[in-house]
Amino acid sequence: YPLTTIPDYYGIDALLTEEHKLIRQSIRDWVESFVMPKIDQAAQDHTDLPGLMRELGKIGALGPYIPEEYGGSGLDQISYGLIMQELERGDSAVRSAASVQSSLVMFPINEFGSEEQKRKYLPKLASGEMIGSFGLTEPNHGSDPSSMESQFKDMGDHYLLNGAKMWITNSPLCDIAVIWAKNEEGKVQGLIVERGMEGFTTPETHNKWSLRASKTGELVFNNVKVPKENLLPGVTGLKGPLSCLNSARYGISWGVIGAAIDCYCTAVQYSKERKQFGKPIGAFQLQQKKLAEFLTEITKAQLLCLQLGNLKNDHKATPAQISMAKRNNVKMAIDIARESRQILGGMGIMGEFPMMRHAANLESVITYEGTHDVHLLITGLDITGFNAF
Ligand code: TGC
Ligand code: FAD
Repeated sequence: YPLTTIPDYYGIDALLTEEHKLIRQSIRDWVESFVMPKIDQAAQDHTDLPGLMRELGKIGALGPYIPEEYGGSGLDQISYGLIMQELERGDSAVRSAASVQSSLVMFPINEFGSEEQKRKYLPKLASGEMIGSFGLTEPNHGSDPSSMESQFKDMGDHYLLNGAKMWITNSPLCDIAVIWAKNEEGKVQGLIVERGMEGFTTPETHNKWSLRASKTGELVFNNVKVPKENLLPGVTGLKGPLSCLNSARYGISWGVIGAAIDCYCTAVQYSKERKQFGKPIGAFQLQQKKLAEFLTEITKAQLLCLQLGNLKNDHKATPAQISMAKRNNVKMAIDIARESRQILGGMGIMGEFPMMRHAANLESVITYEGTHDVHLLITGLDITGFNAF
């Protein structure tokens, strides 16, 4: 479909700056040339796009809001959101790679790291020379990370780390992992674990039907000696990892709009071209109902994100507001992916069209960074004051 047909039904572009639009256009162009031609084959082959992280570094998609002195671009939160939207129009795996590197690895090092840690890791993470992963989830503790079992002991001149993390994006590729474990007092702290440390392994998780163009795996710590300077000194407690999630969930809220737009634009074009009973299928009311609802939901999601971005720029966005956007927008996108696939009939199951890939990807997106139900409970708690977890 022509890129000029990407919807802006409420003239939201008028609320963006020229810089926002230029950034969006440059990421859009890159997605068209680097991602679109290769993504179906990569997903079919269950393999990542070669050189992806370096490419993301080159286009400024890694840590866009990290200060320039540490290799970032010092951009605002709307720019970050627009970048995520364009990347996920290509594929959730591409947005995931940028999300993890930016919000889950660079963000905690920038917020909670020492000056030495910032200088050592951030520029290489920003350029994609170094790949990071984020370990919070464990085999026995996903939605309830406060019960994590990974722990480290102070051995005088180093820490001794034991435990395991599961479902970790980019674990098989990572050079470093920002991981969360309990100290001897049972308090959660962050550690930077580097590939090559003895006892640290990253087995890959195979046979996924979702996010097939992204590598997922475990992080296993078997008596790993972690140097003391690798502890993140700036935070203790679950609020450390949860603050990173605020940033990543915000990016996902924007990102999934991109996946929905890709499905919507494909469906509009197909419905105008495909004829049955002597008419384009877009001339039938049932198909128009679907398209009208897609556009309505995309427009609502765009407005939600724009205002959330304004709040975030002013440091006023609450975690519960971010949960609402993540939950609403991911459900919006997965519904559009599933319904738009039907508009294509049998063709909708084919790799030439993006719907099955987006729908399958969004099954992970609706689960990770807090499940759909967990985010509902966060909203419920915010409304009532009662914790229903
Ligand atoms: P709770 O007692 O409510 O809170 C513990 C402490 O944390 C603070 N806090 C937050 N701080 C910052 N941001 C937030 N969003 C926060 N939520 C809570 C809270 O104030 C408290 O601080 P303090 O100082 O009083 O100790 O915690 P809880 O144990 O009841 O759990 C709350 C719950 C369930 C909402 C939370 O744990 C949760 O969000 N669970 C879902 C887990 C999750 O999202 N995991 C994501 C793993 S990473 C991932 O999926 C990456 S996918 C990457 C990709 O490929 O894109
Ligand atoms: P569980 O917590 O076991 O939940 C199972 C079901 O129970 C869900 O439907 C949930 O909503 C429901 N449930 C749980 N508690 C309650 C409750 N109190 N009330 C009602 N219902 C409840 N994690 C990382 O740390 N780093 C990563 O990079 C990362 N990448 C991921 C990549 C992929 C592809 C996937 C699939 C996951 C990734 N995750 C990552 C893990 C992800 O965050 C977890 O899968 C998610 O938080 C849910 O945890 P769980 O899978 O253990 O499900």
